[in-house]
Amino acid sequence: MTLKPSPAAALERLVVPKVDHVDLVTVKLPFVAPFGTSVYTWTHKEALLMRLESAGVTAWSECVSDPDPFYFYETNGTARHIIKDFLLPLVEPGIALGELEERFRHVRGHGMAKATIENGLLNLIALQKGQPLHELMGRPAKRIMSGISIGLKGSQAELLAAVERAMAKKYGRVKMKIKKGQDVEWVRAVRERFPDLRLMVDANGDYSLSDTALLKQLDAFDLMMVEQPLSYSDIFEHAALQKELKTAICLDESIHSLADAAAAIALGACRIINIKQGRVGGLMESMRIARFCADRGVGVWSGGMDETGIGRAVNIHLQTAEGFSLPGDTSETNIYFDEDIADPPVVLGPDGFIDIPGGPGLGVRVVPERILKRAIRWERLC
Ligand code: OSB
Ligand code: MG
Repeated sequence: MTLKPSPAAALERLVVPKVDHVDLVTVKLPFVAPFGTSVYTWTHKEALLMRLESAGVTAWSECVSDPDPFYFYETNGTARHIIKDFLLPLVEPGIALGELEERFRHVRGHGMAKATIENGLLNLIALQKGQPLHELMGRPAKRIMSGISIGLKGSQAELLAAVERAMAKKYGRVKMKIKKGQDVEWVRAVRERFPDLRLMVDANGDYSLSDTALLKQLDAFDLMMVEQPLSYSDIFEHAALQKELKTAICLDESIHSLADAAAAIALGACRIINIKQGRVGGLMESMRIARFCADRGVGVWSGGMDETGIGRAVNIHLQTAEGFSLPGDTSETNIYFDEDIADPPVVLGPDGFIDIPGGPGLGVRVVPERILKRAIRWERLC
């Protein structure tokens, strides 16, 4: 029997370059409108960025944590601490990225911090080689499916207007946030107005098994899936719920690794997985999870953390990997920011698809003046 090579093999073999300087830069960008979920409403993006400099080449990466631990346990503060005090000391020029990943396993969890370094090194290597990131991954270019995540709104009229705008743009699917008390009737309103819309909901863990009867009512609306209906820390109860629901469950918060994905699938806890590359520790682990799911008929898509243009570009390249079968939370830049820190912004083509930004690395240019304008903290680590 021949073992299939790891889908991340091309990346695992890459060699860590010598890095001359590492900076951590926190930027704060206003959102065009507050983004509401069942766990919190964000009015700004506060992103922890990493800047690597090597022989005159500068590569940026973005940590997908928030300043707060309301969606996920990591924060910009914990990521700074873990990167500075535990992960960076493990980075050694000349070792393979696969070996670096092994070293990182000594630190339990903190995937977002790990992914920040991995993403930065991959971007740096791609820039040095003059290759786009997807090419480094061994994946051909393709056009990427779009999708939008619509936050909780103050009224059904506002929600319907937002869905209407998304449909006019030809987004590949629309996700609407739900929470207790703002669910079945709100979904019904959208479905009645837009009978053919590819629609899904995301509860960010607001429900428990005692809400099963209510969640079953969602089966009436031909949803693509319901994302993370139950607790962020639970897999087992999702398996019990999935047995009761016709609608596919998609896990987001519960999945931190390939092992979590394997457990969830074995238990029947979901039929779809949202991969956020930061939440699972980087692009290599994302590629493994996506292939693992695809081999088992489990749908996969790329989630988002309302990233700036840096993280947004990473998510776009990632979706060239094997297994990304469903439209993700990959939306136009302008739904979050009037002015991003990177150019060009993400835009949808007339058919609702997204082109991979051309050129080496991520294919986007980080604009220094905009970083300076938005920076609230700058720390040189070496
Ligand atoms: O649950 O997918 C989520 C944003 C922040 C935290 C959690 C989530 C989200 C989104 C937005 O839904 C995704 C995006 O547009 O980037
Ligand atoms: Mg989610």
